[in-house]
Amino acid sequence: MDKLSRELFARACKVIPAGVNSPVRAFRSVGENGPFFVGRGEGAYLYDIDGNRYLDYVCSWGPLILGHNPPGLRQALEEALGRGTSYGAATGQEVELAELLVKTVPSLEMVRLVSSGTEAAMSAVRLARGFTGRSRIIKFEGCYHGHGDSFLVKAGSGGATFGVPDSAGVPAELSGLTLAVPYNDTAALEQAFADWGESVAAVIVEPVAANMGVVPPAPGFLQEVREICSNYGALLIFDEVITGFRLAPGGAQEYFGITPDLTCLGKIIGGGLPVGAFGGRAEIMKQLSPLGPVYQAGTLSGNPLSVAAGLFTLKSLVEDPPYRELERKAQRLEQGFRENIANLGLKASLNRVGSLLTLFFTGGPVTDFASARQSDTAAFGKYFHGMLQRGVFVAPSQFEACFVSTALTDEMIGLTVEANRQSLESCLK
Ligand code: KE4
Repeated sequence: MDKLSRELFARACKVIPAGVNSPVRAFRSVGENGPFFVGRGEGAYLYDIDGNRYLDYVCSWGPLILGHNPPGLRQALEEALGRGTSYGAATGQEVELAELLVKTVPSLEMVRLVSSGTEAAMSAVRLARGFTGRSRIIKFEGCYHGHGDSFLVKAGSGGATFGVPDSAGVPAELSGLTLAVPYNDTAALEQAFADWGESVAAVIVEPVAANMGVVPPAPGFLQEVREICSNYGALLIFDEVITGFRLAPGGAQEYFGITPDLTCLGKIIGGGLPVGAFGGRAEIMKQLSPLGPVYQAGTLSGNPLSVAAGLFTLKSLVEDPPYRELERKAQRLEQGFRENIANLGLKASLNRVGSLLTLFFTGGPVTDFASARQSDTAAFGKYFHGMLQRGVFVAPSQFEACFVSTALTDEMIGLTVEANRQSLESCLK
């Protein structure tokens, strides 16, 4: 990194672990000796404090589907700011946001706002356990649902053995209640239910996996998961923190036509400010305190500034849906990348769903975490560096998604494809 970022990073490392407030931001998985530090964002661009400008395909890990500082967002925030920043009491705006979510996301009859995707997923699982009276949960290897203890589990050795902790600090007793099975493997899920069905409270899934890189659901996978859960009386939780309002206004559940029992949301619904939400059938949601016995709370839940940014963003997406335009731009990006890979004879593959895509440094196909892990992460690190040097900021990890925003113009897509070609070429040397 350049001088000012390097100096600030040295300062940061003295007071913040690894100098960052979230691990992936350290750029360690791409072999960089430290990250750039951001000065500002504007439209499709991110500017670092050394004056470098990057086309931004991270978009704050998904929230900025409209790019940085879209026209009107600042005004919406200034209006909210003029009334205060936080009350710890109910406001009409959070009711308006809840009504918009319930109207737009098929599975939502009721919803609760929280402050992060992790909180949404943690709360949804506690609610599922409270509603069913069961303790076990099933997740899919390679899917990420935030850093709640129940989710940080390694897949058990066999398909039907429960998880072991994937992080220090998570008691084995707790991770033993979570079973991880391979994504897109309904036979393994069926077997898990055959062994443990009556004790499984819920299955939680990213309807499009985006935390092992982008991995689409195999045809019929989501429908089969839906049916298996229904057959065993377990709840199906769609973690739509990334896919919510990304693939369609109603998220993946609208895009694929599958209705879960509970849904987790985040990122886009806050327009870049801290937010999360979880919701579903009223009979389940009414188990929540103070109506029911499942406790859940939050000081900044429904924060007025987050709600203002969320309302601005979602109204824009619902009133003037950009999804056809995002599909066209993302398709152009995919096509350009595929042509570069083919022309260079590179061992790489690419998965895309809507405006989410990942270029894998493995011949592919990448259909689950085991195949994603075949990727050459050192080559990806060289690629990341090559793209950064050419003014393109892609996710600093092989196992993340790239996000296309409405702020990207066709010219920028073209520049990105050329940067991709040169960066891939440099990987061959
Ligand atoms: P947060 O607690 O980070 O707001 O959301 C957790 C979460 C839950 N569910 C899904 C599907 C998610 O992708 C996430 C968070 N995504 C990561 C990026 N893959 C956030 C980036 C980071 O951890 O810094």
